[in-house]
Amino acid sequence: MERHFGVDRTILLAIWSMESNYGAALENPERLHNVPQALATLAWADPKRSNYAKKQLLAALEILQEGDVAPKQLTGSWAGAMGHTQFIPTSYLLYAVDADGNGKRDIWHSVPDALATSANLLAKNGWTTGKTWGYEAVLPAGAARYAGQTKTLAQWAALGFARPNGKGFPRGSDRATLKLMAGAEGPAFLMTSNFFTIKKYNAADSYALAVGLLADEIAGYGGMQQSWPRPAGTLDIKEKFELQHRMKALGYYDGEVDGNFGSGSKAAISAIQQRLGMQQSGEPSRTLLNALR
Ligand SMILES: [Ca+2]
Repeated sequence: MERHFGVDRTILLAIWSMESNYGAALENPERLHNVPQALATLAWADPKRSNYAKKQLLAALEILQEGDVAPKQLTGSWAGAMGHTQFIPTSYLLYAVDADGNGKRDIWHSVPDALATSANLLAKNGWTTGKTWGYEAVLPAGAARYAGQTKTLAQWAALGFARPNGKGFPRGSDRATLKLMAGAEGPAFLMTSNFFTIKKYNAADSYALAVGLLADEIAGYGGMQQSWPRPAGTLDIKEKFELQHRMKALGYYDGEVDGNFGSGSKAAISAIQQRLGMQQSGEPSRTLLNALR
């Protein structure tokens, strides 16, 4: 797939992870709506999404007409995102690929078809083979005013930008846009053209950054080096895991240790807060974690 479309396998894995947790999310009844029914409902009942839903409904019917999938198997989210890589019907019609050669473009059951469809979308929207999506950089003092500007990596380096590991930027003639997604106190990012191609999949900067960082981790380059600023007293993801581990060890919590604080975690926190004579918010906090340490 990497050879055929020229899109890195790590990027495709990261998209698959983000879209459906490698297919696991497709077991969730929330993702198993009949797509024409869901879109017809939206078109009728949701004035804000009516135009979108009508267009997608017609595209969904076209998919059925082309015979790639049986009507009962045309499942997706309430808004019509379908299969392992969560394509909406119009995107499916533009990019779907039969990679396993069985004659059907089946992004619901065939992982090769789904990943090839994503690769095809990126390739057709200008993915540059063999290049990264961008670089995490340390923001030099006073350089926040350049946010949103585009310069060559060599020009950014001349302004004092460097990678957190101190290494320079390869391919200095490539152009990159400075994004300060966590504000001037957080890590800076110099985004090259492939970042903007990932945004063709989902237009949110945060989505494209998450795909890029996850792809780098999968490739063994490590994740983000600098910390993301967060409100004082709140926990990062490692601390959230630690808090759940500690609550479990103390017998207050018997759910998954997954960093997600649902009703089980909240009940456990409230019980511990009560025991410690703290105010019962049910919310994870640094104060609570320190108390358990
Ligand atoms: Ca197929």
